[in-house]
Amino acid sequence: DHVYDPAEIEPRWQRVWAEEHTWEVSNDEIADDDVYVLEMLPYPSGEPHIGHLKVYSVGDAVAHFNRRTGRRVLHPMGYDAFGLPAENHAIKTGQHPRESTNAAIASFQEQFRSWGVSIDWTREFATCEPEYYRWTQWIFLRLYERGLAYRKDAAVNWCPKDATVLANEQVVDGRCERCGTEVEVRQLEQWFFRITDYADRLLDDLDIIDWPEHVKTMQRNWIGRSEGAEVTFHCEELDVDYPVFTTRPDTLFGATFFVMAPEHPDVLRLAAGTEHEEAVRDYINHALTAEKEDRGDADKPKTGVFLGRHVVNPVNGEKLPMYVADYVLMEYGTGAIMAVPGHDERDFAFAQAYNLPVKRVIGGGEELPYVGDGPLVHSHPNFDGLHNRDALEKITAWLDRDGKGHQSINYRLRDWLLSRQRYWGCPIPIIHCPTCGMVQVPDDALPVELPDIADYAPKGKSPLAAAEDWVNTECPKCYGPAKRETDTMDTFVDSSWYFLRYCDPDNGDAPWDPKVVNAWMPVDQYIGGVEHAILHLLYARFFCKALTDLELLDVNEPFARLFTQGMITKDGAKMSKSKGNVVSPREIVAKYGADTARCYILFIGPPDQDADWSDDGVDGMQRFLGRLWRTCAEAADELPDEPAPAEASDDDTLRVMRKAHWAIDKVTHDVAGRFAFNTAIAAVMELMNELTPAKRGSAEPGAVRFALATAASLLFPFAPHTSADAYEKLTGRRVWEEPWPAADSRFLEADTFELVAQVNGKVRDRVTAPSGASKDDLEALARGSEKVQAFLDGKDVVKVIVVPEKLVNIVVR
Ligand code: ANZ
Ligand code: ZN
Repeated sequence: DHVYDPAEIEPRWQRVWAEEHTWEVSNDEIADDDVYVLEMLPYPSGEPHIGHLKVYSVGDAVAHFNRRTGRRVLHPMGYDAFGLPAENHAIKTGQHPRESTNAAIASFQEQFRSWGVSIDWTREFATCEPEYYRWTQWIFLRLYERGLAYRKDAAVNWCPKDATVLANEQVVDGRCERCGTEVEVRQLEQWFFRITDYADRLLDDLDIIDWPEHVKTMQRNWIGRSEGAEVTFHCEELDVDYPVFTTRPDTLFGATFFVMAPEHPDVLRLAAGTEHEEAVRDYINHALTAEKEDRGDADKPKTGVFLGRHVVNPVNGEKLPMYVADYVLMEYGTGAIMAVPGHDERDFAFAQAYNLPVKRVIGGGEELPYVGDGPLVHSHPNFDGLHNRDALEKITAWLDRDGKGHQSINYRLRDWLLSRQRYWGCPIPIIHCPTCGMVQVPDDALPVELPDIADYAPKGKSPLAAAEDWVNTECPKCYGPAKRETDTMDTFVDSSWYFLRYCDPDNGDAPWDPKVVNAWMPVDQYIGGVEHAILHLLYARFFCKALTDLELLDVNEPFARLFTQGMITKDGAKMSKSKGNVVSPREIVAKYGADTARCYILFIGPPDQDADWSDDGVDGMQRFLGRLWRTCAEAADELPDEPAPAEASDDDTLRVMRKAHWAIDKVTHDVAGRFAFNTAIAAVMELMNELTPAKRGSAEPGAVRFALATAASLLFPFAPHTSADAYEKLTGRRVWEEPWPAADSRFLEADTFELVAQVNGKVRDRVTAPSGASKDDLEALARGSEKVQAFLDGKDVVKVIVVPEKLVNIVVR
């Protein structure tokens, strides 16, 4: 009697894989078609959540499929182990962050192993280990030497609750991304990476990587490249030039006022001595402390104050009144704008509110503001009548000749602020010497280890400042007394190169051997959450480009293909402790087994979409795996061990063979590059439905055994333990050592459907087509029909619509 018992099956196979080092790969002779499959490294806190189970279910399926198709697969694991949660926990409990982090890592390790994920554990590390962060510091110094890491006084986003500086990316709607507290602005000396030097390359190279389009769009918007002109306006009263950045120099003749950001350093100076000084001061104070949220929003009511001064429009000498208004942002362009209310929505709203003139300089539309294109009007005899896009270039050239402006490109991207006034991070390897200034810690003195301290609470400066024995040191240059830098690095620095270290994790002489890294990299398939679409993915790309420029490696883009997985929700809502709707992977795996949990997660929908967890669904998946395993075990006991027939001599055998090959074909197409694991698993279910004793009838035992072994084999990437067990029972062999099954076309041919061929929506023919044929093949079949050709004759095909497994509609004119 056969009872499906995952609690017995799963640990047994996990032991085999561990003892035989099955998933380990060496760095000897890395071949061109070897594959690097990587899930974004987990942040170890508490224990793994359902999102982790999903990402590793997806990644493991990809890894297994690639191995079975003959590639060696690098599939490593590590931990992004520095960061705020462990430190906040330390502040509350006094427990060293290292201890809580190590406890979380132990729990992650235990669970990842219980899931049977095919990891090469010999390459494992945590980014908080000195053996790792030694090289994070080393990389920092290489960037520092090149001027790509630098220090400057900066207005920084400051979270009063976490008492730390935040990168722009960590401020969401004016609030701290982590704790939701409203962010303040402070002036502090900070460390930056010069990522803006790479803005164009980061933008251009998006075209050469195979990433989801929405992620590329997010990166493009984040980099925010705008082409336009910088135009200089002169303030006669103070004899100062104020450049503005505009994307629309064609509208220069329509400028009717001028606006500066409240943070602009000249605003108070301009108003000083005028009757408006008091009002300006009030406005600035108000603007600087008010909510930053949506300041630039088109719909927000516009406020501002007259500065009592004027600038001269360089194209026509008109005097424009100067205002301070918070819809102009200091961080963008020059922090000042020429306002063209006739053709810009926000300027128009401001003009309405303050009774300023609105002038049309572009024809088109009925009413103002008109933001579209058209001929120039009321501008200048040289330009009136020109299309505004042409005028734009001519006006810019004219300004340039007269030294009043020039073409300019502006980016939204800012340099990456990497310093943190926190304890649990990688120390910045710089020494401040009163004589020599900033001095690098010599490479042979790395790592600068984090000292143990008693009080982790931040006080506006790094808690490390209190570790006097550590802070006070000797200058490596003049040997005089000096002090260590006490800021630590943003944890995004740690995760910007970990995938390189996996290639060569034990290297004690260098962060990596370039030969090894260049052979494994780029990551062929990267998998993770879309929440990292900007920060992590942009930073890692920047690191690789900079390190490639430094000739430390040759990896222009780190992640050749990216897959972003959707969230698993419960009752339609995001899982959270406060809602009490959290599904714990530990409990699910204990109750159903890892294979059921993994298969269910892959089955509930396309993995890039959000999907709702259902307890009934998990039950159903366990019943399916149990049925598959039992049917295989029974067949192994009861059916004579015969090979699969080369030809089917009866209907039952033919049906069984056809279904098996259909499933091979379907699963292969669904898995290879498509991530359609849900339909792949459904195909195995469909195959199993044909293999019940009642359905398979009098099919030859060899055919039944073959079809069952095929089902187990196809399910292996999703349910490795159950599949390995069932497959071994039937064949005596190890499924992961078997090549991926190949569909035999002789058993596929019969699987056809009637393709409807239409021209301009009218049915003109019906053609027999093989199931699963590609869109191109279907189109070719339809075009091949003589009846269809008769309707295409002499006409232009403007569009071809292909509905797979159904129809082709050729649209002609
Ligand atoms: C005149 C003008 C006329 C503009 C017009 C637009 C339309 P993007 O495309 O996002 O780069 N601008 C420039 N600096 C700004 C700042 N610091 N704060 C707020 N707005 C600023 O936007 C560029 C446009 O945004 C610029 O072109 C400028 O307004 C405004 F019919 O100049 B424009
Ligand atoms: Zn010195």
